[in-house]
Amino acid sequence: MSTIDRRTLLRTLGSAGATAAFVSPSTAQTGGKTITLAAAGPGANPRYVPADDLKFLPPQKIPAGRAADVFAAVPRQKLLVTYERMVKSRKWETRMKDLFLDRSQGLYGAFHIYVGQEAIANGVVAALNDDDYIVSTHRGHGHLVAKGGDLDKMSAEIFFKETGANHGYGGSMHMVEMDKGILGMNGIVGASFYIAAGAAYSALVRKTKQVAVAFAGDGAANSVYYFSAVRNSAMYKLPAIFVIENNFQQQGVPMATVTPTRQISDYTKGLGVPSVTVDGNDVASMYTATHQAVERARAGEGPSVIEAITFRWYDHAGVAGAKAGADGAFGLEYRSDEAVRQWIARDPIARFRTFLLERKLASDSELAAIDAGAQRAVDSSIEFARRSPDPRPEDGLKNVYAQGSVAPTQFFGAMAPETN
Ligand SMILES: Cc1ncc(C[n+]2csc(CCOP(=O)(O)OP(=O)(O)O)c2C)c(N)n1
Repeated sequence: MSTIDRRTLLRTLGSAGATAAFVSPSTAQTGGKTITLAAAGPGANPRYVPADDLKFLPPQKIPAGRAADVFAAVPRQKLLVTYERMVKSRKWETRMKDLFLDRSQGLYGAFHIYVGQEAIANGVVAALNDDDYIVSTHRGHGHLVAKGGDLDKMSAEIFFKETGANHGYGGSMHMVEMDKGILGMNGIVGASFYIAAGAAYSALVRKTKQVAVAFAGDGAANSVYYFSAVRNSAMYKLPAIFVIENNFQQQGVPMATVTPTRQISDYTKGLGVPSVTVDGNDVASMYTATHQAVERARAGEGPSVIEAITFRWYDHAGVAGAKAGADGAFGLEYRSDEAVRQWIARDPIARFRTFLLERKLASDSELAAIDAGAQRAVDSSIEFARRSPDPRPEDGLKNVYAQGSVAPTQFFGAMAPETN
């Protein structure tokens, strides 16, 4: 008897399908946008396949349609703040990338660059209130800046200085700003799902109408945490929004080789959770999809999933394949240089800029002034970091254990065994 491996079986089954174009469930909310799946073989594409990163390229301009109209109706000031934060995020990471490349600067530690994905963080945050929560990932600088994170504290943390977001003890991956609803970056892939579900549960119990957003990558969506967090959020109708940033790359693994369904947004449909796939390089689509999810969450209808299609311009972590003064990392074995070039040509910031200009929501000189201001803020944050003191060795054990007058048994009083 001959045997057939699972992949061949899937391919064979898939080729029995008929259509190569898949109208995304986001069609209704993003103005009729169609996301085309690659045709793998004679029939339909049963699922993502390698090189989809090229086949999913969005158009060069933000497409006209409902999402664009909804976003254009957002107060102009908010649009400009959103643009400014995207530019700040881009310029800050790009400057840091150049500093990491310059060995004389002595920067070290993991540094996961978010460049290319800024429309996701910023489109999402534009649809939130200031007191809503976000939970970030290892690739989270852009999430922080989108939520109003402080560039001085971020730069000082990268330089491991006392004035940093974590007083110089955390580095790139652990920055937190609780007072801005930024519940932190963290290095545990998939942890954002549970942290956001917990924050959403807290908001539900306190009846505050706040929502909590978990940002996560396509790799994190393959973790066991994902299904259980979404399942439980659906169960308790938590005001949570799960944003999967599908950049086609999981460290050095092409996303398509480990994704069994047609789209990642398919994973959660069986739970009755609205799960859409949108163009993650289109800030208008991100805003509109999030706005809808926020309304649902605040109305007590439970969680939503947004899969955002995008691409990261740099390597998984660090600056391999990158050059000072130039965009993108090239020559990496797990992706094609052509894909990098094509995605850079769909720069989410350039698309947003064109959108603002064409809709006459901002003038060229206004945007140039914002760009220059963002550059000044980045430069001054780096000067601030350089001037700042190092943490003192004698403070090394600070914040390791809870401090204060509350004895541990008071936290666990109900559970503490009798000790007489
Ligand atoms: C629980 C856990 N497993 C594995 C890792 C190692 N790791 C770090 S990043 C990464 C890939 C993450 O891919 P994705 O979620 O798609 O995010 P991206 O890096 O593309 O933004 C892995 C496996 C980790 N940090 N935590």
